[in-house]
Amino acid sequence: MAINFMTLTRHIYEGEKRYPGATGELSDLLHELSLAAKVISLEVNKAGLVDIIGFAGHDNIHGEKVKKLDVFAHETLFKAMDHGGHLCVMASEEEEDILRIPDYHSKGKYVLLFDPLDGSSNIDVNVSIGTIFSIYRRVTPNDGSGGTLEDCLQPGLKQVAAGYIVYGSSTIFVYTVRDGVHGFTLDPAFGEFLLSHKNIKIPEKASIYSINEGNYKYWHPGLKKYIKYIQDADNRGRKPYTSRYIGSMVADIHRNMLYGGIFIYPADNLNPDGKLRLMYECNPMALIIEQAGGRAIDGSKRILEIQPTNLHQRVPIYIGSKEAVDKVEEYLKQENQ
Ligand code: FDP
Repeated sequence: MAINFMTLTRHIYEGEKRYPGATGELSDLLHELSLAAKVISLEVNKAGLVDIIGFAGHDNIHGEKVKKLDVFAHETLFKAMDHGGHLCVMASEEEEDILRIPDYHSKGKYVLLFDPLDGSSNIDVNVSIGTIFSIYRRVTPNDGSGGTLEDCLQPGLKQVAAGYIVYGSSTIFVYTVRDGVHGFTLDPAFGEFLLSHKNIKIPEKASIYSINEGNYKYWHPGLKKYIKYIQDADNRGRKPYTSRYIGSMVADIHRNMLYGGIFIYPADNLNPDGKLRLMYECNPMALIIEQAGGRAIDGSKRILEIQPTNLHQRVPIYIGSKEAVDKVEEYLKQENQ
């Protein structure tokens, strides 16, 4: 059997050669992110053992405090990324304010936003969770100073790279530098991410829908009608869509991207702005899905065109196969007329 030597690191650095002016800084950032992903993956795989060696927040057998996994993931990412000299500022879903690069490290031209552990309500029950990241170029002068909130509050269209890591039956690292979407599976035997999903394209037609149907009574009438429509066998001989909802955005979207589907977290009477965060969840996933040939909207507008006003702002999201997003958009529009 031929051995696959296309590691994530090699893929990143070979990709860089296609851009003659590239300084290699973005490649270094992605490589550092992959190291953090390996550390988090290892810890996620040990999560169940916390019950045996000590609960989070309590002392473990060594008399040390056991950290909650989402706090661990946040700290790991920060520590893995603060010293490379390529970033001027970071922001994390776990922290209210921007994360400054410590004074003793040099500052660079990039900005990193991340959701360290998405789907955290699934941690304790062995269900897939993920990390999401997004990279921008700074907009303030690159003069050696730290970045500001202004550097973080850029529309998703300005992302130079985005990616996610799913910690599932295996760990997979998916990324884009706006040149297609590629997936790498972690080989635990020798600790490398190996190319497993080359140039991912989301099927144009969907067969799966993912939404929390427990919120049905709060939905917009257009959304209720759309869900009825996809549940009916339609007259062109297509089967009704299958419902699949993990409740872990990264895992739900990853599956839908491979099989064809739509993921929805709408605005409703309970959550008028939806639930998911624009900067940490929706923008990076929207760039990835668009790069894979799909669409992502907030109901009427393209997610990537939204001008953010707040680091933690929430937006409704309809994301996935093009045909399905076009259709739901049509239903929402009809009901608004
Ligand atoms: P969680 O609350 O478990 O962290 O943004 C967080 C998120 O998970 C997404 O990953 C997931 O898609 C969504 O919330 C699930 O929300 P509901 O429980 O309301 O369905």
